Amino acid sequence: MILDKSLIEQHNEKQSALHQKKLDTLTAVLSDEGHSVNAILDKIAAFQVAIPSWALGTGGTRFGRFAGGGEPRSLEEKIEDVGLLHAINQSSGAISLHIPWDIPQNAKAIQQLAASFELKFDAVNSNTFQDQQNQDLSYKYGSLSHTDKGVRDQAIAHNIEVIKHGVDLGSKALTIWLSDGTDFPGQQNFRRAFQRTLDSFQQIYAALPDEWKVFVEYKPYEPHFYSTVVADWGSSLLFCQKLGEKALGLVDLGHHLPNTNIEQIVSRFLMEGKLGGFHFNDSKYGDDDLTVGSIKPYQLFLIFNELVEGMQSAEVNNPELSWMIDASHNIKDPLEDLLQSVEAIKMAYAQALIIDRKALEKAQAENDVTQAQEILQNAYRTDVRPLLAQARLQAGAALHPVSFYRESNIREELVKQRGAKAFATGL
Ligand code: LRH
Ligand code: MN
Repeated sequence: MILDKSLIEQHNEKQSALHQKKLDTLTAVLSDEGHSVNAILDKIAAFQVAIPSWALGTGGTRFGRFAGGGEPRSLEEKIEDVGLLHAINQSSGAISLHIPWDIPQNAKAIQQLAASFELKFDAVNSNTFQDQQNQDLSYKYGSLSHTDKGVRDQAIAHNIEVIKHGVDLGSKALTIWLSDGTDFPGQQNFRRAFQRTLDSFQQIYAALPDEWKVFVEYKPYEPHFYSTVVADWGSSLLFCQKLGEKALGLVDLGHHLPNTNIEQIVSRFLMEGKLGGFHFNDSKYGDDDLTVGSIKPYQLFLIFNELVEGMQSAEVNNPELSWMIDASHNIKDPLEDLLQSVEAIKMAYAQALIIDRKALEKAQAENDVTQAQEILQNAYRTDVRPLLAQARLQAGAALHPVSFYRESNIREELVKQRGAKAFATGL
């Protein structure tokens, strides 16, 4: 579905008076606080979030899935939907593919289609957590860590094939989420499993093209419930340090045990120059893959506080980061959910950009704990939404993406075009 740009102009026309009033008020406050609003607007506009190809349909759990209709039935339609999101918010300029769920049959055509929507390809994701139809050896007891060299070689070959697909599409990174682990004590020798995995990673690392990166995503549990080979940030960092400079850690916000201080983990990865990127989502209990900022928006703000501090500090030398969403939409319209998630990510970034860093450093040096909190929360409690809206307006996007999506009956149109039972591959 191609979006008629004039619809966005009409929407913005209706909203502009109120928007201008809110923007003027905020601009006055931020200027008084010494901020360059234009510099902040430029940073906000440049911040692009990659959309996962596996989260454009309705997700589900083992207990059920309630399809919403009008879902993309092919990679082409998935690219169209990401193109729709990007036209509405000019902040979703990339797509992250999962192989084999979204194998590009004709890479050139897929790349041209994406380019026609001003979309790039962020990291490509391998999948050795499922057995495919025509697969020789099963991953039931693992893949890159498997005791059987034949199974490891099969998994290594798959990852190298994924790199090839990525090269054809102009991607520059491979994300490996290794689900390998155990369900029972005694099932595995932890040290040998780590060493087999490292050997497998090294063979994949050797196949990386020059300017490529490999993101090592960690997760404490699920699908295994006793141990996971790459269970935590320490394991990911250890693998990355043993592999080399192209190997970086990937922080999926849902992959932490309850009450983990994720912002401190981000600070550690940045300090080591080993942070590759994020899978943004939110959660209350486990890997719930909920809308970003829907459960713990303050944690997201604190994570961006560490990111902005690190990215501005001469003490940190970390490669450019990949900003990606990894969510699953069990009850929300997938496109509305993604529009809300992109907004929440950019809101946390904008709030972190208006923290009075000099005053914070002074308060930290003087152990003025109360003042430090006052400074942080002044930024967190500043409604920066007029800035995000202004950045969209200047980029030709909609002032209010979700209300624009609804008033334009886009889902109804997609259901008309694709049918109520249209089903998307992915989670
Ligand atoms: C694992 C994970 C990983 C993806 C999958 C879809 O939980 O976060 O990033 O491969 O979700
Ligand atoms: Mn993830």
